[in-house]
Amino acid sequence: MSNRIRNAALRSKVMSAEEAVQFVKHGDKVGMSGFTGAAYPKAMPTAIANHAIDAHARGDQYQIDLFTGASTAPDCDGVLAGANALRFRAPYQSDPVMRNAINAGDIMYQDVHLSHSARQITDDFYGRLDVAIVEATAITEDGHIIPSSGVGNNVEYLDNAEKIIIEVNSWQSEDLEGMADIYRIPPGRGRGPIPITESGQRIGTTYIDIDVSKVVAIIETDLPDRNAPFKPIDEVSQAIAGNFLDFLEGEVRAGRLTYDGYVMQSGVGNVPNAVMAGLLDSKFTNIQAYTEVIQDGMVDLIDAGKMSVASATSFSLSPEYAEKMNAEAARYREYIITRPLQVSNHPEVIRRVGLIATNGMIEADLYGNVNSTNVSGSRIMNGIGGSGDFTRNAWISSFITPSVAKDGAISAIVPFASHIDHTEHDVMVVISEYGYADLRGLAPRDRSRKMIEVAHPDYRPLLEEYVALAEAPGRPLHTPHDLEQAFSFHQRLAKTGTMLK
Ligand code: 0RQ
Repeated sequence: MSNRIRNAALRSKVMSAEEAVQFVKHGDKVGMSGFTGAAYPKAMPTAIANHAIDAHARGDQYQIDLFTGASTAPDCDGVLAGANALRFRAPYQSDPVMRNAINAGDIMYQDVHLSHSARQITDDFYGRLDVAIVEATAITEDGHIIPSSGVGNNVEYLDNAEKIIIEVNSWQSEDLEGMADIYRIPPGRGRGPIPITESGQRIGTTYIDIDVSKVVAIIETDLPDRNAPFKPIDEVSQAIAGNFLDFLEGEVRAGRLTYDGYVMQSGVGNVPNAVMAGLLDSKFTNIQAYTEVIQDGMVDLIDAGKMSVASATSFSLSPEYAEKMNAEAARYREYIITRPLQVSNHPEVIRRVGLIATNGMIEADLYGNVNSTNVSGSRIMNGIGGSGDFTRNAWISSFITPSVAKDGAISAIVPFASHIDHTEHDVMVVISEYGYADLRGLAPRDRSRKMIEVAHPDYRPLLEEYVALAEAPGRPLHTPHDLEQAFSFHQRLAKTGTMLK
């Protein structure tokens, strides 16, 4: 480990997570590394969870407020939620135990646009941060942090916390050094532009410089990132991928896109990963990603010589691909740049690079309002993540979805979305296994016709019935709705277990 902790003063701070937990007090606001199952601390979460369990057994209070980059893993979010160790959580999660605790009302969750999250910490919207707990692959002679498999909000948490705990993880490849591009956006108003015009530009340092005097503990770990493998690509995802490619081909035919140099953002989830597999066999080359996470599909595109550069804030790889990345990090760092979340998701840069955003969704309504977060309007799934950052600021914004969920009991196209994350003003294209609804340039009444075309055939008559009701004579016709029936699909689901009649 001594070659990983190269700063002598910091080497003297090495201790166990059980000892370091003394620095994390009841009521503390804790900023942790961690982004979509990568780069989260592997030892401190369990130590904090056990500390909470012991305190609760003694009848003492012990809960913290937890901020991360995004979702973590069962051995971070899962153990903390399971131990009732959290009062508050932001800005994104996807762990089943955490999700249940939030939906049960046991943990307060604020679902924030990821590009906003670090700035809200630095500007004290949540109050002062007490502790930063950050995973590193190494610490340099100068006490600089070499990020592991993601950067997320680490810079801002390290800059703003009173105390710093670093976990140096020897499972992470040392060859990750050189992948990160650390750039601090100056505080306050009136700052100049972020100097990125193309996905592949490097504008910062490969390390995070920190105030070494704030470091209270260093912990040595050797545990892997824990990410669930993607679901195997089925017929439906394959059809969605095919329709997405048809849409891209249409853009080429219209002269708006060329086969060379398409800039992609791809959301998290099984369906976006399937779309990338579809791109492997396409005519597109020199594909560039200006996105939030590096997924298996991008690694395949790099290996196939189809993707020339991928800029993101973190990995979101299956266990198999995470091992491959670790073994070949020196090669992949020629193609991959990991940036602070504020930079990877910054509206300014997203607009400038002119990308096509492609994200998953829970449901969309007839006019193109999209719900990415709350099932039946009230049960959180994961969170908005970066989907809002990319959707609103993309050159073209698209959503991809199977037309039904839960074996056909739920339609992805509904009369009125039960929660709206992305409004009709931001959503341009909705793609299912039945085709793509290109909503660009269409008024609401024309949009509803297009949306019905991508709905499942079983639901089309019900949606047409609703449109006829909503457009009945005497109703306002700009965005036609029958407010008594607008949630009839969701009400039927609650009463009967299916949206079908
Ligand atoms: O649950 O596996 O238990 O059946 O949601 O659904 O179809 O596998 O799709 O993995 O692409 O996820 C919106 C959750 C879609 C994701 C969401 C159930 C469905 C299944 C997953 P089961 P699929 P995906 C940042 C990008 C927000 C954050 C974001 C997401 C599970 O895309 O979290 O976009 N997005 N970040 O059965 C009830 C419905 C449902 C439903 C699906 N209508 N009602 N359950 N499900 N629709 C930007 C980046 O750059 C990364």
